[in-house]
Amino acid sequence: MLIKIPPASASRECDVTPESVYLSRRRFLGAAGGALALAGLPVRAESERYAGVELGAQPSWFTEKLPDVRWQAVTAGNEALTPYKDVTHYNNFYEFGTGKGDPARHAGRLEVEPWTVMIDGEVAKPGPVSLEQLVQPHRLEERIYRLRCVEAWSMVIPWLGFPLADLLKRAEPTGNARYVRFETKVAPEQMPGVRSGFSLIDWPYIEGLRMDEAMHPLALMAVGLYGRILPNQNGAPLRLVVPWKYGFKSIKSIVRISLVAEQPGSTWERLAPDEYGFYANVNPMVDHPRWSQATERRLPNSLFSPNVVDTCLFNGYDEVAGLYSDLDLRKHY
Ligand SMILES: Nc1nc2c(c(=O)[nH]1)N[C@H]1C(S)=C(S)[C@@H](COP(=O)(O)O)O[C@H]1N2
Ligand SMILES: [Mo]
Repeated sequence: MLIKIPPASASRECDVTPESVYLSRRRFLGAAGGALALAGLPVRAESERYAGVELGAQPSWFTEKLPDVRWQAVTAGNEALTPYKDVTHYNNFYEFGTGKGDPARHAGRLEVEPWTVMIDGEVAKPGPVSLEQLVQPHRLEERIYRLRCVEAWSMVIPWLGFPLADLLKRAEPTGNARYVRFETKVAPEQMPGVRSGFSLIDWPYIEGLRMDEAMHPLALMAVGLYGRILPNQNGAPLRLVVPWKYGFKSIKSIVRISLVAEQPGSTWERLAPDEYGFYANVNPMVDHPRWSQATERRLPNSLFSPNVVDTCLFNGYDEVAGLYSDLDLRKHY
């Protein structure tokens, strides 16, 4: 029998995936630290293509930060990363449509440069800040978090970002600041979901956190994922990631951060208060009125490989439990 052994160099295009490239680069960076980067490590700024995924060019405010990244600042243990393709092609971003593929199809039209974030309300230092100014003082960290959607699917995503607490401290909250309110950009001409007359949502998309939740070290402002700039469909250029809460709390494409005295009304809570609460902590004991929250589908999955795993209280982030010791989690879902 004749067995043809392909030469090692003939790696097929599908073997070279964004995640394999990412992991090998991270190992390289992790082992050598910043010194190698200063010596000219090729952190590529031009666009690349792996396994049929087009990776766009990256702005210099982002690539300049890469040499100093704290890799693996938080990991998800041994849990496998969700492939880049799924992270960027199975999304919820209703501004671009309600289908899971709509954000990847339409969010390319979102203009993310220039981007300004208004910081206002109960702060000593209010005012508009450019995205570059906002990110500049912060060292980026890689945080590998589980993301649990209220629809009972989940992913494991390696984000790049910095603690929300550090951003808030710079604005100097006053004694009246009890909550943080976040607002997503509204640009009907760029957002087919906002333009559509059928949407139930009253734009802009709004989310909020209690001040102590916002100051928790796990609450992250993300500007990247998989070691690259955040794709538009994942909430470029700046989105919140709160890993112990259902995904809808992790608001995308933020243009306004307000420190406020009263609990802000958030988008899903206003739409269906019996189904979605303000707290939205991941909780296997409190079911959604129309489905169980005891388990979740870890993506990617299929009919033949359902990949169902148990859901954990606070999505497994037990360190936040102290924030809720006085709260009845059944009442404040
Ligand atoms: N502005 C805005 N932010 C949003 C949403 C949205 O529709 N609009 N969807 C939320 C929901 S339901 C989830 S599960 C996560 C999904 O994030 P991902 O697409 O990056 O995985 O984004 C959240 N942030
Ligand atoms: Mo979600």
